[in-house]
Amino acid sequence: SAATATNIQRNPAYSELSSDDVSYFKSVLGETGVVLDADRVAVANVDWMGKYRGASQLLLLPKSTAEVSKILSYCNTRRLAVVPQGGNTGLVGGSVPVYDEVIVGLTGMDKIISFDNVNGILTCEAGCVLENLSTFVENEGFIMPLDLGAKGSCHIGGNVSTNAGGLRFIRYGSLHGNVLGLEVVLADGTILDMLTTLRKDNTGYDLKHLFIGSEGSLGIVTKVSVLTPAKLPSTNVAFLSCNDYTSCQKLLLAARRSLGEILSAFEFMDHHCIDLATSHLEGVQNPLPASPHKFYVLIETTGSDESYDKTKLEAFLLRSMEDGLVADGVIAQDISQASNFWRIREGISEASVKVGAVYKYDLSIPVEKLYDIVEEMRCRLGDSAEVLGYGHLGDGNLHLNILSNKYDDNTLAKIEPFVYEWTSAQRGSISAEHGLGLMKAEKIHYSKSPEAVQLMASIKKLLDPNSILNPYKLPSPSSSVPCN
Ligand code: FAD
Ligand code: 2HG
Ligand code: ZN
Repeated sequence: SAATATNIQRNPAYSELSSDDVSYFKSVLGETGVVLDADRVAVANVDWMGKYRGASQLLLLPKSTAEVSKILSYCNTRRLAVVPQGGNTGLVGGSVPVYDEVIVGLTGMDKIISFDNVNGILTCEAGCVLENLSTFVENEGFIMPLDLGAKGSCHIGGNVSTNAGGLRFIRYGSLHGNVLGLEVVLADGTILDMLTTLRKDNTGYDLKHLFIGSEGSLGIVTKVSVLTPAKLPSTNVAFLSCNDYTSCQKLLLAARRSLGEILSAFEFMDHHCIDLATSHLEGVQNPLPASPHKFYVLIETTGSDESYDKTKLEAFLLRSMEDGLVADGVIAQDISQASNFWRIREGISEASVKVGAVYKYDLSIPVEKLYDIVEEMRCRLGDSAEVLGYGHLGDGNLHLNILSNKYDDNTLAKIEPFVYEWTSAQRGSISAEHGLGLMKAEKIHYSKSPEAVQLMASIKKLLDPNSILNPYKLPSPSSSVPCN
């Protein structure tokens, strides 16, 4: 496809799939675990945006860790390249093959193993869909520490492998803090049991962290144990508008100070996002239609005392309006209104892929500079594209989306490398929460030092010496030279 990096050659050191390979996989997984059907394999070859397309002929669906281990051990010996795939909702082309890599899908590993309802510790297989886990733990009086728009499809194993951030990060922090244990199968088939459920364990290196956010390049995550916070009884959602970006920033600081411990989300979007969501998503309306505003903020509070929380939020809003930070605002009066507010924010991604072409950038930038790049990009692109800015303002994470009718090199040349150079100059991150994938494998240098990249390459070589896991998605030296 137009967006797939065409300058990458297939690495000839990888074997091509043979009928003997297929027979072996059938002997391990049975007929149902070996998918050769062209239509089903085609679906697994394309990413969620329809932007990255591989040419794999084979999708494997293991049902147990032992099966994953046999697959990898065999692929390693045979030098067959592998792409681990969860819910395939990744946004950087990491979850689909580039050439003919074998796809290992975790969909069949979706069992909940245990739930400790005293400490709120969930242990499950990697293929569990996030929304199903949410429903399960909520019935037990807990919530998942992460939530994202892709919850209906993404897997917890995919979340761990991308170190997904999402909408609750401001309150509960990163998966590096919430994941207590992992079971991982290494490239040679070794099963690495790190599936502890302990809160504290300072015995040696905490190896699980290597696999959180390594995008399937070091092993396949097969089981996860995760800390789930208590579900609190009172949630309020407010949808606000601001006249300028400075007010959004000041509002964030004010929210941190005034709402304190009950603040559970602070999401921001410019009016281009609202226009996009309301025109492309069914039933979505701007909750503040009276007058057009430049910026919108969604604030959620979650706490244990309904009247106290509500009073606190109302007082905060009143003060923010008096201070001129907020132009207009509304607090959801019921669950359906609250979910409408969320639908707008969570629906922006879905709406963005309906336009034609979308260039997505996921940047960490100091909050005071965060919107400058959106404005600069608008100047650079003029009428040739529409530039949207939104994201997790509370985490300093901007989603810069650039929409145009079709992918073309001229537009791309106006965006890159400018966007990476600009971000690097602010000492920001060119991938705040989506990972590198195929899109940004070679761009890591904008955010990491040569020494850090070199150490990563050494770790990759140690854990996956034949480089069979998710090739072409790491900077060249380590991913393109498998040893024979
Ligand atoms: P996939 O897309 O299948 O894979 C992602 C990467 O992980 C690939 O490199 C793949 O090889 C690897 N992988 C998957 N499973 C495993 C495994 N078991 N073992 C080893 N490697 C594996 N991200 C955020 O951080 N925050 C958001 O708010 C957010 N919102 C989103 C909203 C929408 C509508 C969409 C489409 C995506 C969003 N994302 C967000 C992107 C995010 O990375 C994914 O949604 C999610 O974390 C990926 O999970 P997945 O199961 O779909 O993984
Ligand atoms: C979000 O926060 C996701 O909505 C997706 O991380 C962002 O589509 C995007 O660019
Ligand atoms: Zn996001």
